[in-house]
Amino acid sequence: MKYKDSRKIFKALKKAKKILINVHRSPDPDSVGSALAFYELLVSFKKEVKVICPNKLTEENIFLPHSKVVEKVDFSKFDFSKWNIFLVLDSANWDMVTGFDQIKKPNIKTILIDHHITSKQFGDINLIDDKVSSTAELVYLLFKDWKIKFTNTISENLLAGIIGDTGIFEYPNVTSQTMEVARELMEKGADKDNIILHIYRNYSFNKLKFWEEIIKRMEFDEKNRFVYSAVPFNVFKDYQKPVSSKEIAASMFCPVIKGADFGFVMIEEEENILKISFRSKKDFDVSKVAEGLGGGGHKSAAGATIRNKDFDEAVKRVLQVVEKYAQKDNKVF
Ligand SMILES: [Mn+2]
Repeated sequence: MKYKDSRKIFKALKKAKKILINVHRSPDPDSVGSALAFYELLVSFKKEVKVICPNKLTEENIFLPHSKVVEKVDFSKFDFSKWNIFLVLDSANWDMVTGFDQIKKPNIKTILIDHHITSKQFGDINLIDDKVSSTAELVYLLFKDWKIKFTNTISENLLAGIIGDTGIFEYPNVTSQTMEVARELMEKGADKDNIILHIYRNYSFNKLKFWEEIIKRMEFDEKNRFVYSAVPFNVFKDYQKPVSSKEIAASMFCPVIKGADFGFVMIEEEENILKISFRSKKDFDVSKVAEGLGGGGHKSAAGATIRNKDFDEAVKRVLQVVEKYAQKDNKVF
């Protein structure tokens, strides 16, 4: 057994009749793929299963097997009372589940399975492993503990989660175990080329032009060794608010600059709501910087939100906090 709680989680799921599964806000392939792999397994156990998400799925995950079952719901109105268990995947905190910061957690037995180092461990059972690349890798190991048969569709969903959270096996979260898991999933029928095509070779031209705006605004703090860009709401709106553009831009442009250990992209996604995606190179831990701003995430990829401040004020606040953390760390490369 890889995980000591494997059996306990299996028993709880076997006992339940009606199981809810979440896909987190701003759904990414790890969140969707892990949820849909679990969906297929629990349906095969003859459970009533519903997969819920506060947002609609996007191009980068709508191609996944069973994606049609994901329902967009309003968490402030959702009735949890008829469900026995809420299986929460890939979510560091309750806000990530609901997409809002002010919805209370309902009274429902919750099993949390996640890999965020900043996890708030809000489940009744918490299986957190921050040493794996993705929740999908964790779910694979858990299914192995349970001796589950990996169908080609379960394998496709899990490999998509791994490829999404590792930037096609590029980020520092990839271990030899990740490669081993990916190899096995490919042998079970997962199509890596199809996954890469949909996640990384399918950006709209509009998104590309929006990234031009991000790059145009990029600044380099050479003393503190970071790069950053900040885009105000009116510009974001002019491009019809392209989804996931901040995260992808941060991944592509922030950790690749000579002389910078990390970087971040700030976008005012709603008026007076500034969202930030951090990415780092090598050993610089951006999850600490994000936590300093009330957010969280992983060592090399993290995020935060600043609310109720106008754009200039919010950007100033972020830079103040970031400078503090940047100076604490030593240069890494
Ligand atoms: Mn993840």
